[in-house]
Amino acid sequence: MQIFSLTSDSVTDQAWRLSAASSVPPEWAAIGSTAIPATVPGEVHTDLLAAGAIPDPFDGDNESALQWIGRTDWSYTLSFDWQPGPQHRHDLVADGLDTFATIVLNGTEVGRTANQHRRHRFDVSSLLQPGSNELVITFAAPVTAAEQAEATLGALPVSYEHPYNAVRKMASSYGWDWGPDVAGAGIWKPIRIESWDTVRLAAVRPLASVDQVGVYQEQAGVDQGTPLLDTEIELDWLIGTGPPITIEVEIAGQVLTRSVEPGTPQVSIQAEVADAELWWPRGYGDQPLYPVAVRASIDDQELDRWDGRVGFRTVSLDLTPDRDGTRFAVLVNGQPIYLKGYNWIPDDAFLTRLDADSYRTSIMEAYDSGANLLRIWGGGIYESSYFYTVCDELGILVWQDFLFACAAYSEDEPLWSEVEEEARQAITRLSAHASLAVWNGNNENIWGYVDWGWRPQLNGRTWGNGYYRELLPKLVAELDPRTPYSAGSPYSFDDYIHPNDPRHGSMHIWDVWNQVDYTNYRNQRPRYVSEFGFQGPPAWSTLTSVVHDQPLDPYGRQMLVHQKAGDGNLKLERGLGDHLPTWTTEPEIAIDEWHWLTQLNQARALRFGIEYFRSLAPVNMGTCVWQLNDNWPVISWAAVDYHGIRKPLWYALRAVYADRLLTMQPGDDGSPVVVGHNDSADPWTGELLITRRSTGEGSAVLAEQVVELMIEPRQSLTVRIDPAVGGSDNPEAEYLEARFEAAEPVVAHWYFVEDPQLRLDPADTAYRTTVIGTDDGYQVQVQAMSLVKDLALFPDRLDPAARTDSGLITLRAGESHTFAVTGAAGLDEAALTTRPVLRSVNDVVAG
Ligand code: BMA
Repeated sequence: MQIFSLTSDSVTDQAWRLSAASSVPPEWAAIGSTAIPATVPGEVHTDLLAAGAIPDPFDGDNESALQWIGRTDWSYTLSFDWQPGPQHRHDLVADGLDTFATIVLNGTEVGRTANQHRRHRFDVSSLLQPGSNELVITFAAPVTAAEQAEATLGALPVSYEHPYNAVRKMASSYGWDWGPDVAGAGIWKPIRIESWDTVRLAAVRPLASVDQVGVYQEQAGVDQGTPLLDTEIELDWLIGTGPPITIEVEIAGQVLTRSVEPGTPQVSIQAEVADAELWWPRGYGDQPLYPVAVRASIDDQELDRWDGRVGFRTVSLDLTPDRDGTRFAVLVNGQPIYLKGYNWIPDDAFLTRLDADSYRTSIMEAYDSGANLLRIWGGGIYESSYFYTVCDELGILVWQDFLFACAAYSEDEPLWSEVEEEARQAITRLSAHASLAVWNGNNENIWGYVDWGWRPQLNGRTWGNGYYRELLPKLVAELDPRTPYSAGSPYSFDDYIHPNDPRHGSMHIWDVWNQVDYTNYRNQRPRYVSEFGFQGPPAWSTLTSVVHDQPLDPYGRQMLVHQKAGDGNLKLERGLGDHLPTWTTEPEIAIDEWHWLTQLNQARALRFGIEYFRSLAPVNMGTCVWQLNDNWPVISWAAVDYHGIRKPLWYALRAVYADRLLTMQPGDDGSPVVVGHNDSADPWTGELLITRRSTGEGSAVLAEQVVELMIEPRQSLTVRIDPAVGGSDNPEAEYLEARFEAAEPVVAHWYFVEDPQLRLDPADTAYRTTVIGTDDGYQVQVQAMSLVKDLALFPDRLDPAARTDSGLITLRAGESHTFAVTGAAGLDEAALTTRPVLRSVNDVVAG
């Protein structure tokens, strides 16, 4: 196989050009008449931006000014010199075309495409010519194309403005309740000419597993089973007769060889890899990965090869009916894993800006907060291979949705065949990854069918059930039988139970945020929460980099461009409930107070939910927060904003996703109990000190209780609190602290009243600060003299590059905390220790 790459970095002397291929609005006429340099892989918006032809689509309200881009056809043109080698067959291979492309080589149409989510291959042997060639790929306007597809198929229920459900293009590119409407076009993945003879490896699936489920008893000295590699190889032949070729699979020093007759469509080669160590999710063991090479050759001449890495593990779902409903647990190597997850959305609205480093950085945000699962949500993409590679290495399980979200999808042609082909390709590409734990049919579509009033509009037409219940499970069973399948998220794994019933399978909780207060998380006992979330604004510097309303206002014009959720900023305000005061109307500080209070409330809501869900373990087997990341600067449910700045939520999640969690929850009679959840492999032993304290100066101990404690690995334990300690006659001025003095102390708090009633000293008497310059920034030390609640530092207010290492710290008198500030020099040290940079609850409720 010989590869002739057509990407921009390979064809440097003969560059790609981009031009409009249909009329553009008069004010953009300059773009209509000229070709600009294009980048491949790349996309129209980023090319136009690089050429200075359009302003930043994320800034202000440029999003609406640039809507015409999605209603314009675009052409990519490349002239290139090519010389034939010895091979006879030449394929034009595009790993990703977004989306409605017509491909013309040297004046002849090669083919048309209509699916962003798959690879396309065209035999161009008779069209390529030695010397100069011209390739033109013209993309039909994506918004118009979706409308035309909908007109042909008939309109079906869909969640947002454009009919993304009529086409196979990333749904969220048409806008979402956190994402801009920037549907574009482009050659978004590598493109090349593959020249070959005899045979090529059309698909390689090295399925690494273990021959016996339940192997985790290995830790108790039981045989762990034999690691197996079952490599499935599909072959594409140019010849039907002739001498056999050789297929080899190499793994861990073994080479397995098969002699294969021409025309054989498929070969499977099994290897026992007896010495291989098992792959585990982080926190449960190591992540050993083994290189695999597959080669096709004839007379020692290599015709084609495939390289990858595998990890040996089993994954299964425990869906056993029990007295609480239907369990939902992911078992790896037979061991139940308590899932601490995040939902992942495409990490940039312009996908081609992402690279190996950006993937690693964003996934590390999940990892560093303690997560062991990422769910790739169905309105996005089958992710870049970088994504799964990083997850393999870190021990982060991947839950992969098939690409259907929040809509009814027709099962008519051409969609059915496109879905089948895209799924075959995605399953094949991802099947090698040790981290791949769940294939999931769709996001919320079964729920939608049952509950969202779709049926009258469907009027008997198909809505996607055939994909979720027939096609996709059949393909997973055929191509990746070692990975379990769930028909949807949420799903109860029973046709006659509501798909979002908390007692069965997975559930999404969205009444909290949309309708009700976050304390309602406690109204159910979910088995696994695969989506729940609460919004908050991005970091101040991120927000103000794109929102320029004067003065800044939560309901300002540009502010609301950067808030996509229905009534989002009203819900932020309502969501404060009784928990925090509403922000002041003093014009100078109103927006600062809004920003701090809504960010804090977001963090509180999720902390509240996760502490409760974990206290239910093992009835509850995990949570998956909506959402880790953003695809532009926006007010959203994300924990980390588009500029990579951690919101207060991220720090709250790091605390509640710790392996060892201590929480106080209402017991049966409403008075607090202490619950410890030890999600680690070692017993958690030490002294639990429960104190009732004054919120005032000195944090005086009013009552205390000491308990010697041992919590077994992967278990939780509830400790009753002595009524003399756990009750208060002076609830506004007292609170409870539970402190588990083990190797690393873990602390939990309980308040008898909400913050507006809590008596806290104001910042200037509650704590003292010291700033020390360091080699790479500052140390900001805060020393408490009375209770300081939810202390947080926002150095990006002074310099957008400045970062801190911690947030949402609660201190009692005598305790101190040091924030490490990095990434900036020359900061105003006085500003570093006052509001709006250093914040706490004390400065919004005291007085
Ligand atoms: C769920 C998700 C997303 C959405 C989120 C917040 O429906 O699946 O579609 O962004 O809620 O509304």
